[in-house]
Amino acid sequence: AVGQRTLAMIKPDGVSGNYTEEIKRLIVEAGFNIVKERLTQLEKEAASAFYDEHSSRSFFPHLVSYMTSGPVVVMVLEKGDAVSDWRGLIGPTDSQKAKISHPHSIRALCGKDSQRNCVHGSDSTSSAEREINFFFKDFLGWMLNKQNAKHG
Ligand code: YYY
Ligand code: MG
Repeated sequence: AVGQRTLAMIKPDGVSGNYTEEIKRLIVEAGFNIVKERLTQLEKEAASAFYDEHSSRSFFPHLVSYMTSGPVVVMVLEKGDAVSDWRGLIGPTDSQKAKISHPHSIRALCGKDSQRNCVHGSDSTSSAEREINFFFKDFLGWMLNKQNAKHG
């Protein structure tokens, strides 16, 4: 594999606002390879596990209901320095601040505030590994088990 991998997610507001194609175009223009991609819907248990590091924060319950409010697109991006380059392209957490300090960032383009900020990016190589496994290994198995349980 060439370069490093990171996890990118287009959050529910990005998907429902029809930003998926524009975001993917920006990703490719910035030199990333989209090596895996899937559209999925997070349930409460999965959203809580994904954001477990924030589980004691006051915003957590609201964050989980936002993240489960509609489909998301998860992607594995590959590039040299993919982790920090993707964090740079998405911009700061608070989309209102992003509009001022990083007007060309994706969060400035389609985020609303510090919660509905349109996209996610892994913050380190170790969280990238955890998050890629979460969506493309653990979560897949968990979803299939649930479906099998439902449909026999
Ligand atoms: O990594 P990043 O997404 O930029 O921010 P984090 O500080 O890790 O927070 C994760 C996630 O939590 C953020 O994207 C939205 C949500 N959140 C929130 O709902 N309210 C805040 N005041 C801060 C973060
Ligand atoms: Mg973070």
